[in-house]
Amino acid sequence: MPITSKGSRPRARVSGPCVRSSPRRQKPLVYLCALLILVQSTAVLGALELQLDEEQPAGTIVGDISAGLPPGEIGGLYFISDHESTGVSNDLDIDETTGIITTARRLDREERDHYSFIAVTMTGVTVEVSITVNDINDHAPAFPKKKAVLKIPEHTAVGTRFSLEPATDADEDQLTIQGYAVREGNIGQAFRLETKRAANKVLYLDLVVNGLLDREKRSLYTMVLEAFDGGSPRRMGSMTLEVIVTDINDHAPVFNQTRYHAIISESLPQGSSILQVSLESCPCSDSESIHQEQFFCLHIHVVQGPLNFKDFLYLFRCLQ
Ligand SMILES: [Ca+2]
Ligand SMILES: [Ca+2]
Ligand SMILES: [Ca+2]
Ligand SMILES: [Ca+2]
Repeated sequence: MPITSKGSRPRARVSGPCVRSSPRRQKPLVYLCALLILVQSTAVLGALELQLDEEQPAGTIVGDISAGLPPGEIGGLYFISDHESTGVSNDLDIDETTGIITTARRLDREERDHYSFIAVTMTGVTVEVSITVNDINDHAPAFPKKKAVLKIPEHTAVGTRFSLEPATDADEDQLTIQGYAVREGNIGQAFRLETKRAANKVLYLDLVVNGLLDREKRSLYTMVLEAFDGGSPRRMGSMTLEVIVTDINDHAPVFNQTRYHAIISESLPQGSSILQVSLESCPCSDSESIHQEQFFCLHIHVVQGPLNFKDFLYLFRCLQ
């Protein structure tokens, strides 16, 4: 946005305490206070509202105090008063003979977005100068972490939401974060993002389950999330979100036969192998495998001593 100003307009005097001159300007405090007291009794006031974009290089012209003088008044030597906390003395250069205001350094709206001071002419005319620093899109959204891991059980109900840490953007309004998107990795549209703008203006982010999560079909989603602002061109920040689909016990062991028979000799030595049972190929998980091992440990026991006829047939039954 170009540097602009609003011109002079006569105003009723708003009296206040005598302010002290900036140390940089080396003007006698007593003289300035006396001048301001004079001004309060004879005041002719003008106002000047200026604005410029942040991040301009040092030396950028902000405006001319003379533009704020009431009609018919002529500038000259200006006495400048400001409070130290306003940043005027550090951030602005004011030519007290010409009234030209320039930046003393690169102004950062995210640090300070407004400056104000009073300029007084030798004839007692005051100009209240107000400078607004406009926002530019000099910040991209950024997530607090470049990578995050989320564990979600398989078969979690569609619509279940998980809060994620939101991104931040130091700019304001349209130039701060306007939305989020999954740039890649959302296979089968298993998830969607939902956002909500809170009173503190932060755009919060939820990951919402959008489809069936089946660990035995896909146990990991590696997604790239993106936050974008409303600048033109817009700026973006990204992070990687790994969703680990955790296991639940949703598969029973399935044998390749419902009944096993073995015929063995009665003289078979102790410890001999009788028969082998096996499972149908299934997408069994680690926990399900452990369950199967437990089953075998319990039900395929070592036969003690000589075999009797009644021992030759064993029936195995799945205990799922
Ligand atoms: Ca800035
Ligand atoms: Ca921004
Ligand atoms: Ca900015
Ligand atoms: Ca499972």
